[in-house]
Amino acid sequence: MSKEEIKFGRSKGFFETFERRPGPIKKNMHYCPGCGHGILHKLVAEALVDLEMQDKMIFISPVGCSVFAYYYFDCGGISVPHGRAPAVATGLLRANPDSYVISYQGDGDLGAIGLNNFLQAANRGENLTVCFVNNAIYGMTSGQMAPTTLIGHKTATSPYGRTVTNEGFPLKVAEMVAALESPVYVERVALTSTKNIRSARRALRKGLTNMKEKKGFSLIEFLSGCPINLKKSAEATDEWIEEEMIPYFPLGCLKDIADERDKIIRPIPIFDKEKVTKALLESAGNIKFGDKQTKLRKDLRIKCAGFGGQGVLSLGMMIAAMGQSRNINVSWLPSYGPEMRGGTANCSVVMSNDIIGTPIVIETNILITMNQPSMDKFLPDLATKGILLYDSTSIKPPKTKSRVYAVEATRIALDIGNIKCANSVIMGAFAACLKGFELENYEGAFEEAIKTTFRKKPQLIDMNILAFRKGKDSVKTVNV
Ligand SMILES: Cc1ncc(C[n+]2csc(CCOP(=O)(O)OP(=O)(O)O)c2C)c(N)n1
Ligand code: SF4
Ligand SMILES: [Mg+2]
Repeated sequence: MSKEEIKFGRSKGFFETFERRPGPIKKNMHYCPGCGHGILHKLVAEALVDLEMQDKMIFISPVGCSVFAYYYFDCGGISVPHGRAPAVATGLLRANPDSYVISYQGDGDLGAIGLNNFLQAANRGENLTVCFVNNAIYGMTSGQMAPTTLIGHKTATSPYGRTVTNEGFPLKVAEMVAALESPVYVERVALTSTKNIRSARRALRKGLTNMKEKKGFSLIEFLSGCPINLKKSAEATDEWIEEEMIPYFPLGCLKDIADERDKIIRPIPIFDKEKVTKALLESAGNIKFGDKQTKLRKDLRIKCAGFGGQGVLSLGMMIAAMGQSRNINVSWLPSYGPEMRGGTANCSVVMSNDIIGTPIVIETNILITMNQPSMDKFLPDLATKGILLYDSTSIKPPKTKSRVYAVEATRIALDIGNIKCANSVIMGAFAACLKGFELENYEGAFEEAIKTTFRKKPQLIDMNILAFRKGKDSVKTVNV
């Protein structure tokens, strides 16, 4: 390095003082002495300025010791949940392809909880630079085993040392990404000696330049020290990286094909509100939201349950569509899995005039059951003043203090000629239960919901409307 190149003082890529940092310390970073994050932050800050990328840069830091990186960099900054930086980066880049994004991730974040998000972004070839800080440990949470922890290394969660038989080999992230078609540049460097830090500086700038030239995805893996959790001095940590990590994670460039690639040009995003609304509504079957919101006396927390195949999920969907058509906030949450094959399936529907906090329904105020096991399972969760509606073709009358309605849904559906429309019979009964109780104009709303739900099978609409009307006329109150 010539004398002119030596830089003194704080890079302009950093804030002059770290005002966002809580507490009295506004000049220093929160990293431990000898931590690789501090070294890499300096390289990033300098590169942002030298490559003139600062004004368009968004630095994303997920959970890990570097989650507070936005205290330091004088550019856009977002903290995101664990493992989600590449997904958030994708959103940012698709919304504004001219922005620059650094996804700055630890080995726990990228290699464990966020591995899928990361690999998919790499495979899509997002125009993104990922700085992967591999310190072979979960630093922030005091030293648990990471996917990159070395064999034999004792950590809080591998107290006898990592073994191949128990935890497998340490994950070679750079090699894995280099094997994908899309990424243009993959290099592993180390934040140890001056020579290695200079290579790291060059690699970082290469990755950032690729992004500036819209060449696509670059990954730089930085072998980095966590002296605190290694319980070593900063100097001994560097030696450990050189002697233990580098033999397993060899340094060097694994892929560099940026020069062979054309610029990535992705479609210009649409921001026109009307166009987006129209496209969304068309794909959802042109639901009309209505001008006025129907006022509910209280939130409806509905559980629909039955056998898989009885249409309980679409029943919930029809009820939710009905609420939507009256401009009520709704959520629909299915619960299935192995239950879909002959066991119980259920869904939760919430309808509210306010914002819905959670789509999970625990205490139900309307329970709809289409088989006995669902009745037995969910009746204890029904509010005392709630409503129970059940298919009395096969379910025994329950003992409960709630208001109870029964309809022979399966029998009526068989009479109509298709057992599958039992759920529409139930919906008719449900509409009758609500009459005068919660909703105005409910009949039109329910029939609209049927048309929306069956929009792709129009031949079924008339039969389901017939089933709906029969259900409405046949429902019986049991104990009111
Ligand atoms: C969803 C979620 N799961 C788990 C955690 C706990 N947690 C916080 S940091 C961390 C590991 C971070 O390790 P790494 O990504 O290697 O970053 P480092 O601190 O080593 O730089 C974990 C598991 C969390 N905050 N959020
Ligand atoms: S715990 Fe480790 S990774 Fe976290 S700041 Fe300290 S040295 Fe760095
Ligand atoms: Mg780590």
